[in-house]
Amino acid sequence: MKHTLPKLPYAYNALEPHIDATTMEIHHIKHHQAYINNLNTVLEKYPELQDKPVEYLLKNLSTLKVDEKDRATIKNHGGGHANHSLFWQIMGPKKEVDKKLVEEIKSTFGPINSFRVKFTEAANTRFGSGWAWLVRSGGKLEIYSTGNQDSPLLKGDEPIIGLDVWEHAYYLRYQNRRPEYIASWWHTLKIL
Ligand code: MN3
Repeated sequence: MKHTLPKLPYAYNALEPHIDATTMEIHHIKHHQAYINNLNTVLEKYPELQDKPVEYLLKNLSTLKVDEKDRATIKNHGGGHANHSLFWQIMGPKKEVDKKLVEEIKSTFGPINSFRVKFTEAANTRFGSGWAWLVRSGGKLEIYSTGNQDSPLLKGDEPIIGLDVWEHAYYLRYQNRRPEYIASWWHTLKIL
């Protein structure tokens, strides 16, 4: 089994004006596809791992019987595949609010706006390329950020909301204005 690019559940221009169609298309068919291609290539050496879901590879990364160089490739490119797969799903042109999640967020962080402020801070202060996350960790919601394509699954956390703050996610429309991209991105998040 080879890992394949999941179809976007909406058109490339569906998140305009917050995320432009060209960025969405390049991000999906070039960046995400490249992570998948590199993951498939490294797995050619390990037939026993080819049928494992990418989530399994990341959760069990430290114990996989692979070369250390390949472990890093699986972390980076498997992470890229998993992170982007989630990213496409939680955005959308129409709200599909997860009421249970909203209640859980409120009981953990207070008003939704307090959650937004905290999450935005995590996204803005991540130095260089990375992701901001809302995760479930040991049954509790947490906010943090990771560098590069590091997935929360690496430490056993379940990613719920992920925001890509690599420049490739926003540079065409926002150039270096990451805070503006993040403020606008909230409009595309369909589950809150
Ligand atoms: Mn990306």
